[in-house]
Amino acid sequence: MNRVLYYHQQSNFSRKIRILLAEKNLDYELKEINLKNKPPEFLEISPIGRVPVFVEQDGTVIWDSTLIAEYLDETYPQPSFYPSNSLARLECRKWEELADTLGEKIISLWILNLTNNLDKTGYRTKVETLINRLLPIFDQQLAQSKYLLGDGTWTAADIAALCSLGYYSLRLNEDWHSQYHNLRNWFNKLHERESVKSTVPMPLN
Ligand SMILES: N[C@@H](CCC(=O)N[C@@H](CS)C(=O)NCC(=O)O)C(=O)O
Repeated sequence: MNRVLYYHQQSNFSRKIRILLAEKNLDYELKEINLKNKPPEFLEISPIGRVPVFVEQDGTVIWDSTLIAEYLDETYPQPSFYPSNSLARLECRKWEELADTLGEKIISLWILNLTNNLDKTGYRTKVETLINRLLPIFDQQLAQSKYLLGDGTWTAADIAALCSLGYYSLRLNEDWHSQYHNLRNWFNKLHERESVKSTVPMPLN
């Protein structure tokens, strides 16, 4: 049985896994899901109906990008994207969680824009405030080191963050590059890698 990744080409969470699979040089089949009309085959294996879902060669089903990323790193450790030291690993998971939260808030803001939500409840302001609080936190971290966890190597945290920022550019077209220079330089440098370049989300026709 082939490995399968259920994904959407614009999904930042799916992109995390596509980058990892490419970096680990693993063969797999891509199945794109229409998120507006999810097929029963997909809903059967995804209780929350979200991408990505990964199916391993032995039929093991894994959903949630972070669980998939951790599984892939433990099962196929070369090259590795989580530190082996437990405290460093915790730090990596914290940055990954922050990056994923940024991605979730960007998705929420885009949905609010689509539905022309007028912020009667204050939810839009809350989402925008969090996005604008997180971006400088990432930028300051990258003022101190080449990657989010030091100068050594990129980790799952960098992958999650670049995917959230790629989604920000796609959906909201924010000019974050001119405001956050450390983030911009790190983002551009990571885009020299084929796994990153080949998974940039594209607008739908
Ligand atoms: N925590 C999940 C979030 C996954 C997620 O939100 N996926 C979005 C696409 S980026 C989705 O499938 N949305 C469709 C829906 O919610 O109906 C993960 O890390 O995999």
